[in-house]
Amino acid sequence: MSRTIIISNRLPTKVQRTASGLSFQPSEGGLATGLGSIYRADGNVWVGWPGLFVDDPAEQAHVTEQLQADSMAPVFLTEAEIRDFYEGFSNGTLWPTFHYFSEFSLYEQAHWEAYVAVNEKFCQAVLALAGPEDTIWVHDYQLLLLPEMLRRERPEATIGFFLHIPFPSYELIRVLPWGAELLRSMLGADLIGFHTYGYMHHFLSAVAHLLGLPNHNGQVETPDRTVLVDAFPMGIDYQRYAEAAASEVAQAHERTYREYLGETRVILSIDRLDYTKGIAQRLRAFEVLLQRHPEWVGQVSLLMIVVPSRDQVAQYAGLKMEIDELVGRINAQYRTISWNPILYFYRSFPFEELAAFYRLADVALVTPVRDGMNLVAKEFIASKTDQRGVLILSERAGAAQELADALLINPTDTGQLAEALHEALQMPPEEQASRMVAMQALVRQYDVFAWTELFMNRLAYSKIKQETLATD
Ligand code: GDG
Repeated sequence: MSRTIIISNRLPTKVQRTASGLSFQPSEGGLATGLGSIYRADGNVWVGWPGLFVDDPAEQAHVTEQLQADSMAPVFLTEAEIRDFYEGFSNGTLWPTFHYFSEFSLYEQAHWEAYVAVNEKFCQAVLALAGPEDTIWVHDYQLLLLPEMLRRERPEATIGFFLHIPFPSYELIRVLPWGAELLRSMLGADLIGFHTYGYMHHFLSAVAHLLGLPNHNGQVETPDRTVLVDAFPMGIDYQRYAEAAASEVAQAHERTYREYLGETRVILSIDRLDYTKGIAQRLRAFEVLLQRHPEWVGQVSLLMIVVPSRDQVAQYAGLKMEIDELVGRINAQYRTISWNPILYFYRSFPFEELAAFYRLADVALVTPVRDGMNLVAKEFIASKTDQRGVLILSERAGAAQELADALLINPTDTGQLAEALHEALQMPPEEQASRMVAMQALVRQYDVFAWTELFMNRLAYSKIKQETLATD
């Protein structure tokens, strides 16, 4: 029987060290939800790092046993690997380069070597589990070398690869000392998926320019195989967000918040701390709104949630200081005894409270300078069961390719962003509803389950096609 093996850097369970020992909590991430029914099915397995350093063999055995019971297989990383592979090459080189922040990129040979070694470690973990006929689905930028490593050992396997972040113009890939090798390794897959056609075209152009391999309608001919490349925009679990927002718990939270907020309108902003998310630009735009349109002073608050992330990487600590400073300055200038311009939280919230925030918000401000997709935009739409609310969305988020009924803006144009806020806050309810209905239809139809099914079907098809070509 052919099995499916999912591989991503992080497992869909959060393992944490607490005072009473290790705790295991299912992750609420979109990927975990979408692939949940697949990896838990008979014989299938999800391979990944449990997200913390464990070196005691007894503790490793305990973690392995706990995860195995839920169809997962851990890959343990040493402290040096976490530093050089994860924080170093993955988040210090690939992440900035792929999001057009080349100036932040580190080019450290030691980080590259750790990246190769950890991809090899993942490869060995998969080989220990996979049979020659199995279907293997590799995820994201931490594992770009894995498709080729697996192909060498399992020439017959069906291998899919999906990139969750943007794929940049080939000019950016060319800057990377290891660019051509990364491309060649990705081509070990049978099917390579991206969120948008734009990323797909960038990839094909990089393959043509740097490897000299042409493509025909998204099929790349390597010397020994044909690789399919396509766009698969990822969705969310629509029903889960719609139901959570309508739940009694979310409504109770909303009533509590309203007691403090009174009639104040709410603009919502939710991201991980990241320089790609345009958080500082967003704060400046809010300040411009208050300057240019003083009628909103005392009438509207920006509810800004920044979830702590990657604080071991230098740029993130600097960004945190910049945000703290901006929030402090704007609040100090505009606040009154009874009104706060910015309600700033540097922490994460439980899912039910997040649902209440989506419910409460008049406007969602999603303005990344680069973003593979951005699921917050889609979650906000699914949560608006009364069809009220306006989405302001960066044209440089993958989601903008689908959500044409949002107010699309250039996130670095502070003036345009301030005017979009002004427009959103005044938008008549009928226009809010007509835009929301159109976007809901789309987000509901192309949910995360449809995404998974489409990718898996296309992967099966790519294999059949390979076999047909081989026998022709
Ligand atoms: C990468 C790509 C792509 C946020 N705060 C809280 C919380 N969240 C949840 C949101 C959402 C998720 O985190 C963030 O997803 P994004 O898509 O916005 O961003 P990345 O984490 O950067 O993900 C991105 C994605 O992969 C999928 O392919 O869209 O472009 O960068 O689901 O709801 N959840 C809870 N509390 C919080 O405070 N419970």
